[in-house]
Amino acid sequence: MRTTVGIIGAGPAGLLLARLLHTAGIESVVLESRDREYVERRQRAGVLEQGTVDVLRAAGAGARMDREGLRHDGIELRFARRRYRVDFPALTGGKSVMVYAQTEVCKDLIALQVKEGGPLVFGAEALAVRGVDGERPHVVFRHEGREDVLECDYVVGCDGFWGVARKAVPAELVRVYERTYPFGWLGILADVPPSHDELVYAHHDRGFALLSMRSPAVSRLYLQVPEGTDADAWDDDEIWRELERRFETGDGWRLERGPVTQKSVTPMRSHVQEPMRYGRLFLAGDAAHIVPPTGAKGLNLAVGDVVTLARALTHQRETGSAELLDSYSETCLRRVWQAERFSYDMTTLLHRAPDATAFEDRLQLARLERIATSRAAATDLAEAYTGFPFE
Ligand code: FAS
Ligand code: PHB
Repeated sequence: MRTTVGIIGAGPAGLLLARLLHTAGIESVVLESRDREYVERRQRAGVLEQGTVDVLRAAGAGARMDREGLRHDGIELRFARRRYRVDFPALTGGKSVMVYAQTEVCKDLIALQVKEGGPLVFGAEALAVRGVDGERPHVVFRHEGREDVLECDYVVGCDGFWGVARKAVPAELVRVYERTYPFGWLGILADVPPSHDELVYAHHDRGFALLSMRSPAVSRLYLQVPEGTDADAWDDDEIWRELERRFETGDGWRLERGPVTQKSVTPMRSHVQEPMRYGRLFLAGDAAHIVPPTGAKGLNLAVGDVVTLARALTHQRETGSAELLDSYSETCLRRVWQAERFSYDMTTLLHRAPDATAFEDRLQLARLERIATSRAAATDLAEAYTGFPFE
């Protein structure tokens, strides 16, 4: 096989990159190790920044999002039985976010790729990336039991945290920055209307809880749990009881229960691999960086990377200049590190570490109090949550 851009991974990064390149008239092939159903059903992100929404619309992938997505103008912070609403438009000059699950974004992009785009090969596991320091990069992959080679001009690793692409960067050139957290999130889907019309981020002595949603009829909820927790160790009744404790308020607000239809545990880590480019290999999305989901940045960072890369590849094809390709890594990393800062701040603000001291407990409440009483502090949160501008 031969193409211009070989893309490894059909998550949001790989699928959107393929779409952006197609609309720019640049050929690509997407290799995805799992099957279509797995990719479309994998429960992950739920919140799209304004910039992501604009990019999906411009790429012709926004119609169902505009019909079914939920525009949200704020979130609620809940702490010490109090409720404080962060008003996004008032603090950011009109920006909001869209609640539209990653599963739905992937379904929309896959449907477009199958209908109009280049090859999207499911069940194709990339085994190695070679030749990226020369003129003939290629991807060795296995499909239907046979090894094959995809020859291309550029390789883009959109293969997530556990992918292979980033291993093609010589170890001596790689700088890794990371932090793991001593807790994770137990997430559930439940067939019950959300008990609040916006997301609720709750700080509590017993640990963090998040109320989110997938539609007016389906709730998405998360509980902070110790790292290594097995989702099956929690029965549904225990999960609801613990959520009710952590969302408690002083005004009679109630959490409605319903049938739990999906349960899983997500580990929490911050991770950045620099640089995001080596020769003709580019890394995008989780293949280059991971953020704890507290700031709802993961998917949106992946979008920023591929918008930057598609622009650089288009510029190179139209002008012959590689200047935007040469600045790809540093351009993306400016936005990545701002998202890492915000995601770390939100995570340490709202989660109670198992070894937290009394001082750290009180400091968290002081930080929350500051956001609830200072327009400057609330503006910093609102600007970061609704998204940093693409450069
Ligand atoms: P992805 O991991 O989505 O996609 C990578 C793709 O590459 C996968 O389809 C994989 O099968 C494929 N692949 C891997 N190795 C391959 C190989 N060798 N050959 C071929 N294909 C290969 N973000 C939020 O904002 N909010 C959340 O609540 C949230 N929850 C999350 C829960 C979990 C369990 C995880 C892991 C992440 C979560 N994230 C969340 C972050 C998540 O949304 C990512 O940021 C987003 O999926 C990034 O998209 P991609 O970079 O495309 O990577
Ligand atoms: C989700 O709806 O899955 C979600 C929303 C906000 C977050 C994390 C996850 O910060």
